[in-house]
Amino acid sequence: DFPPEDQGYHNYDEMVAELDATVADHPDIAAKSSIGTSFEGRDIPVLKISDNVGQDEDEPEVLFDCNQHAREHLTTEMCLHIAKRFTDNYSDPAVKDMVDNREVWIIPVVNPDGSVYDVESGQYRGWRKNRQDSGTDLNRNWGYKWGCCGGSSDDPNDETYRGAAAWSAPETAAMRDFIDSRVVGGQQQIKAAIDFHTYSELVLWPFGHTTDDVTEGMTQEEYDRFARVGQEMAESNGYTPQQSSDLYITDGDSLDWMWGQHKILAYTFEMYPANGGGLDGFYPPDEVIEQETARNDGAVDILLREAGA
Ligand code: 0X9
Ligand code: CA
Ligand code: CA
Ligand code: CA
Ligand code: ZN
Repeated sequence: DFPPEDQGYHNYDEMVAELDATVADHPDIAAKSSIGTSFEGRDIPVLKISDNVGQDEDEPEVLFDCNQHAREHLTTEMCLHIAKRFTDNYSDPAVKDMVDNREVWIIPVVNPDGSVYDVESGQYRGWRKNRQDSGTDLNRNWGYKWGCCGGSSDDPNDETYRGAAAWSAPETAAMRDFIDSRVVGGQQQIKAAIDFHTYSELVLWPFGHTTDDVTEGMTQEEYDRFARVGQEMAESNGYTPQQSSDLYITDGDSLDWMWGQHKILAYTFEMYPANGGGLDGFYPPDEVIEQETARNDGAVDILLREAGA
């Protein structure tokens, strides 16, 4: 489990309990289901938040997913914070307006096995990948131009191992099936998304596989919208905005597939800290959770607004 001084973090079981408590407290606006199971058979829960939550209404849908990378535990807290804010603060008219006019999907732990493995000994392992064989980097296993461009590794021992094939990891396959399932009447219902990571305090947009702004699957107008909304979100949280490939090239990451396949306005946020000194940056003390998750409230609201644009 998390060490005693970091008990403010939710482990996998506590995350599930927190989602169950949210649903129990707010059954009219919150519902839990599962997108599938991990390699070791753990459930990957998803929370839906909206008015008339049991119905699939014609409202723009927004996706927040967290903890693709095992050691990035602050992101799980980010997803739980979003869930709590949109439910506990439902009496706030501004929150009610967002909840009533959107369908918000929250997946706090995309990589349950890796997340559990990282903390189970009581000492942080610095683990990144899933737990399939020697581990696949889930954020190199998505199927848009998988392995195309030198932005991932074919060596199973590397930290950015892309897997034997696109979607070879059950966790990414579950994400794909869930997002594909939101195509209703030929239209992708999810209009915008944030995939939360740590760390470096960045707002990133596609593509990751090429440094070109305009390329197959991205017009100048589309790129400009990514940059405009990305910059606006970055102004709200003090992060640095940039195209993801300007950081480094990746292929098979979630962002490229969400946009390339489904035209979802998809961002990657790299959360606190800005500079972490290697592995330490993945393990900020639990005392920062509240500040560093609330820090993104404005950006989350901007994304919800933009999902309706
Ligand atoms: O490398 C990743 O998967 C992400 N960074 S992390 O330190 N959390 O592992 C960044 C993915 C964003 N895409 C690109 N930078 N191209
Ligand atoms: Ca502490
Ligand atoms: Ca609704
Ligand atoms: Ca809907
Ligand atoms: Zn990451």
